[in-house]
Amino acid sequence: MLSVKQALSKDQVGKIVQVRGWIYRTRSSGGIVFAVLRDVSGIIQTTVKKGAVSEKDFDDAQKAGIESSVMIEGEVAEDKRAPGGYEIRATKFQVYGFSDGFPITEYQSTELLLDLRHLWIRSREQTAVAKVKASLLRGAREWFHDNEYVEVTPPIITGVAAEESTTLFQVKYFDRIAYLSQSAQFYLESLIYSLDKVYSLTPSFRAEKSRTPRHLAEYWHLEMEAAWLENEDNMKVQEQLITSMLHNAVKECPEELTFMKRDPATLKKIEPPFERMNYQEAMETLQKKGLDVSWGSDLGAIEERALTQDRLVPMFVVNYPKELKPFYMKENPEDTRTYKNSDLLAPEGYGEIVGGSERETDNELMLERLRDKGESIENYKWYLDLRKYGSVPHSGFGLGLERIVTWVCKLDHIRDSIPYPRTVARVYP
Ligand code: NSS
Repeated sequence: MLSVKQALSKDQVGKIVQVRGWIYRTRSSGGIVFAVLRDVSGIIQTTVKKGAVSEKDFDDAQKAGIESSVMIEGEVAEDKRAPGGYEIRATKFQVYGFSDGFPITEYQSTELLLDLRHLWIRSREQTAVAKVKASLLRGAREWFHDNEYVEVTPPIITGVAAEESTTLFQVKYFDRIAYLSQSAQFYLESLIYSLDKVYSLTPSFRAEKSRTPRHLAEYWHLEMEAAWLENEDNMKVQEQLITSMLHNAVKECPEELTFMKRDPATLKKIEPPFERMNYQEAMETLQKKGLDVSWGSDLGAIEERALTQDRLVPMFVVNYPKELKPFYMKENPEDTRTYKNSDLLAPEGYGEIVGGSERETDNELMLERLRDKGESIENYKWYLDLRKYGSVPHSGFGLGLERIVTWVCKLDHIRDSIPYPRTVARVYP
């Protein structure tokens, strides 16, 4: 048995091969069925001629609709008109499972494709995106492994808000209320005292009510935390990690990237260092572009788009005003209105893909900020303990996997970067 990709080769011409997969499209004309077959590796045209296969096989080939699963045996021949330049002239056409009236045809509404997601994930777009995502992840894991990070498994059911308490999902936890994790950060912080450098890949949950092309209610969060790390070095980790992810995707998935209209060369060119732009400077740049912003304005999708749409390489925005960010960030001694933090923005208008910071080590400062936000101190008792017993300078960040996939695959909407998107409007299928 060959994969479709293996069959599409000059070396196979004249040979009898077997391939199996699903019918991608089919038409018959006179005594010939042209069935294009797909498998994970690609698509290939097969021609099934009356008389060249058994009577039954020919009938089956005529009956087998889109998405029927089949095994085809035949001779490989060159054919310039066929996709990929080769075709298989069938001598056997064996159906495993007929498919009749597959509900997805060429032009379908977004809503229908979401209702039929369990079938739409077979599409070539979804297949390419899934492979690119896996190669990005492999690049990340390799980088962490090469740099001696320990992969850890933090909890998903938690008792505190790691980010905005307004976006918490509640779960009934026996006779109490608990929450679905928004970030593994606090747990990762607790693990650096023994493991030094840690990372995790977990689902994170945000009850975001707004429908935007860059928010999911459930996304995959790649987070790291390291002892003895200052914010500048935290940014260096991000640059290197992301470069490793991108270059691995270029190495493993050039065809999938090209299929998604992403020229692999644009990713190959991305190398550290990425530009660091101060929040203050970001405000001035935006004002020059005519946006109505001033000190204290948050950077939303519109502002991030304006900053990044003419760029090809990611950029950091650093040192945000304290009021825009959570209580756990380290005060910036050079400008105490701000934190030692960074957001990494993807180019071409895509915007934030990573949020990171050095962490506050002064419990008094953190208590003050928690009180100001009206949070219950009791819930954070264990977290504050971490600063009491051998506190060290440390930093970390969280990368939204679907955000980076959306950028790399040039998607219009984040929902297409995950097989089963969870949004405010949808938990089906
Ligand atoms: O809220 S973050 O900016 N930061 C944190 O959660 C930190 N506690 C991470 C850490 O330091 N360990 O989220 C981090 C990233 C953000 O940059 C986005 O890329 C992504 O997580 N993110 C999302 N992706 C998809 N959908 C939603 N709703 C979403 N929210 C954040």
